Amino acid sequence: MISSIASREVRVRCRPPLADRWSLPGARMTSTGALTLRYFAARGRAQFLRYYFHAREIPFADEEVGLSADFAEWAAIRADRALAGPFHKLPLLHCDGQTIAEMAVIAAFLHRRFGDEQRLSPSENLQHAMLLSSLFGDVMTPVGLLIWLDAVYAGIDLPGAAKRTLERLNAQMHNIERTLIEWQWFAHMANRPVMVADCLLWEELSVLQHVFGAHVPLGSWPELARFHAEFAARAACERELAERPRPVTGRPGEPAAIAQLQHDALGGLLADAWNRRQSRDVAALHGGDQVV
Ligand SMILES: N[C@@H](CCC(=O)N[C@@H](CS)C(=O)NCC(=O)O)C(=O)O
Repeated sequence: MISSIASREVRVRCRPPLADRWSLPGARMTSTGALTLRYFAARGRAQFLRYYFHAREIPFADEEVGLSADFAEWAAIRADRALAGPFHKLPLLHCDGQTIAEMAVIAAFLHRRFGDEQRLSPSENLQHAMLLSSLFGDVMTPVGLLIWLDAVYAGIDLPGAAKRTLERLNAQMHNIERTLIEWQWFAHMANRPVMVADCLLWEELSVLQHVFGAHVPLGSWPELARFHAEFAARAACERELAERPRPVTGRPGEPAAIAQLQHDALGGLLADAWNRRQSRDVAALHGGDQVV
């Protein structure tokens, strides 16, 4: 059933050599032996890994399991442990003769395998792991759940869930920004190659904008907004998004579900904010202190 999987050997594109800029070996890998990433034709739990390979010029085979309403391609390989891994889930990485499952374990493996652990101090390695964990658990997971929510739980209060999820995500991104400033994460980025957690941070900011649109106040997180705009691998990330447009999740009809989220479930929020501002403006105009 391998034939049902679209495999794409990703070639190194012409970019300025990174190896000259970073002292330790492995910043720019041109040959790693066979390295294969298998995941669905979605961004989900693997897009940041694709960004990482591109940013670090690590050739890899990007094996995509096609999505359809009945998940037929997945059903065909799901029982095959060589292709679906020990837990029969994706993503899966094949590297150095090993099969590595679990997104967090893959991220940690790459961090070691390509020399990044050596480049960071013990406390910076802890920060790298903590950032990954928070982005996985507190950002990626709730966004994915929200996209699937009304398909899984018919009749659920989608506007209520969307509003609450957005509030929690806003608070979490604010906390992440504050912590990254305290850690001097952005200042240190200039002195090291792009790492796995950087790629995940960029991806989650991009996903938040894609899913929540105008409801995500990127401007109220100035450092995160700056990171998103100035990320050294931004061009590589955007090229991947443009060349291989993928949904965030495997939910059938995801574009319509996201449009519904933004319009029906969250549309009122923007209208409320606009009305509140109008009321304040009117009150100010009349010299009153009306609070709505
Ligand atoms: N704990 C795993 C979860 C992996 C997972 O749930 N993958 C989903 C796609 S995002 C999957 O393979 N679903 C297919 C299935 O469960 O049959 C990880 O973090 O990698």
